[in-house]
Amino acid sequence: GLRGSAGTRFPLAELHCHIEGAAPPPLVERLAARHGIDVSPIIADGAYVWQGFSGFLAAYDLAASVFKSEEDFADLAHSHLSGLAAQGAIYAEIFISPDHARASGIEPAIYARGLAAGIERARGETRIEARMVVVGVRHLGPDAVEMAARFAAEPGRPLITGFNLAGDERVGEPRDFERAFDIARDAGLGLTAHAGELCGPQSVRAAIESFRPARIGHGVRAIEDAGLVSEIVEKGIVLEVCPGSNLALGIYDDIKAHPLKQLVDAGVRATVSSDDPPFFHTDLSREYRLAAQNGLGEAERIALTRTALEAAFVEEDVRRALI
Ligand code: ES4
Ligand code: ZN
Repeated sequence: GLRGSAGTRFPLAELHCHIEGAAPPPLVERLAARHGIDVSPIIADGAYVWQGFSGFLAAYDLAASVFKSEEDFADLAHSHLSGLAAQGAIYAEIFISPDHARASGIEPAIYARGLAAGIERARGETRIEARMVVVGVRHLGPDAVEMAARFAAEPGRPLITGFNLAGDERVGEPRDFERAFDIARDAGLGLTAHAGELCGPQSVRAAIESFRPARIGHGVRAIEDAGLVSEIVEKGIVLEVCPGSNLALGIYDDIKAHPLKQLVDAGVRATVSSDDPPFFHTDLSREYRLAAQNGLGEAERIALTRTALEAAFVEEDVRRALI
């Protein structure tokens, strides 16, 4: 339940973290050396270096390419979730990308099996619960995104409970990806989509209209349109807000300028997440601290966790045991 835990006064939960984006630079350097891959363009002095959103995506793609085996992915999920549990997290969703798996030379089914094994191992050691959300990469085009949806919708994929649209929000229109979301919805998967991060309110409106998602990734730029904020409140759509990511990408200049508190005050159901933690020099505990610096009191920060559990793409019996 929502009582205390190690390190924090209340448990944490996150809904928005890309698994390859959680890879620590030293691990990426070690695997890169094993495979003869040069990661010096993206890692310096033990930290990722990149500029701008396109530079970030390119750095992410190169870091992801050093993970090649089922065991590599089991270890990655296990270390990510063990780290979250040590921060006081009791639930996490990870975004997984069949396109990144294929680019690394591994079958998506083997990739997902390795990640599932890492989740089970972390749960056995720390009791943290986790589920996987398959992403389609929008700048790879509608056919690739539809393939990702078909992969997610295939019966018998343990721990895969959702579908998401990621990649460069500036490329394409939500209507281009409606068929992918129809496939995921028909399979009973939870639906979420990145919108309102690099692009403004119109991108969020279009994503809501085209996908009918339960959640929006980021969505923060909805604040620029009061009517849209009302629609998000009325529909009960949950925002996966990633303040540290927004600061690292320069969406907002400082935490005082971030709209999280304004969205919460307007009645929006919000959660916080780390997105790609080492790339953005953050982790989940810092996201909760950023929420405090943005003006959320302790009760409002506890509500971030409660909302994450309520909006989790997880079986009802597991949800009830966590809340
Ligand atoms: C993303 Cl494809 C992808 N990977 C990692 N982070 C992202 N943010 C938006 N798209
Ligand atoms: Zn993201």
